Amino acid sequence: MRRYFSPAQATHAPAQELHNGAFTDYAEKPSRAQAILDAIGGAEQPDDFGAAPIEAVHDADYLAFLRDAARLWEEAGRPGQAIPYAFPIVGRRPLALSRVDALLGRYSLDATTPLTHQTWAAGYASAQSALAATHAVLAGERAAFALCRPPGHHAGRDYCGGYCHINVAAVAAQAARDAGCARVAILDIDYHHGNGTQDIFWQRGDVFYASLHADPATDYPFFWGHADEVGEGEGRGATLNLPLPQGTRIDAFRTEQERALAAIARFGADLLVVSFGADTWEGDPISRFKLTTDDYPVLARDIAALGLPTAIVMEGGYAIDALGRNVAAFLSGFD
Ligand code: Q9C
Ligand code: ZN
Repeated sequence: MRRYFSPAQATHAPAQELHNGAFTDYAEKPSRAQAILDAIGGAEQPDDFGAAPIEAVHDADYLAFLRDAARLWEEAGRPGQAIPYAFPIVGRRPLALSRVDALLGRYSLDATTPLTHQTWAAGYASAQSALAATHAVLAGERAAFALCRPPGHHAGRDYCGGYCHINVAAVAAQAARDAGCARVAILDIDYHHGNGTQDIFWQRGDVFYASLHADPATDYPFFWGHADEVGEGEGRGATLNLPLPQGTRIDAFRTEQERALAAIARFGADLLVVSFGADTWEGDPISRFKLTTDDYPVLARDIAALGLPTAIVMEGGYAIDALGRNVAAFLSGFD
């Protein structure tokens, strides 16, 4: 399988995050990527497809913010990485904002996603890996893997969050649409709901979004991912949420994944993007499902049986010692 990763993706390295009331080591570490590379035998550098495919799913003012935030933070005399603390909750009017704290609140979903001088370059490169994998399957590969890090599925059209800045799955899906695929499906099997991906395609009937994830009643991102969220307007019925309880094991996970795959087959997708998170593994430090390494090839074979050209993008997975073997196990199911 073709595999893509750019060294620029490793440069974003916040020191700490706000986790349950304390500052802890940032979980989404650059060493995640190295662990995966070691286990899958390296990766190719992606071509540069430019900024246009990113601008097709994100607002220009938000992308300017990603580029500028760390500099504005530094100019404000602040130490460390840029972290938001005040948020314009629902109902605030559009304002011309200049203070870095105002911008951080406006464009962030949470306070767990610090921005650094390298955030934009790393997110840009992560999106290029997703685009390379998408173009590989458009050119005839059965499946291709983008080692996306930073991940993407919590990032919306105009916000970052959940360690995500550029929504790489959305960039991949939109690129497939723009390359002529009439209908594209995204299957999200990260532990967390992909709120950003859902938001981006919420009113779209041409991109189907199906997600298996921890019930938002108990888990981040809390405000999205309930079973009654099905899309709106043209997109009504093109969003499928399958929340699962903490403690979920392979049998229940596989049954629900079959429901998602059946819905994708009915939708009639020409191409599939898989948002793959290995944070469903039993030993993940921030998640509470109970999948084992041996479960991943089983899930992958079920997905491969759809017979669709499949671009796999990496999302979460924070047990770094096990991450490489879990990703390699998943990819082996597509051979
Ligand atoms: N104490 C991904 O897996 N942190 N993002 C919640 C709660 C946010 C995970 C912290 C988890 C985001 C791509
Ligand atoms: Zn996750």
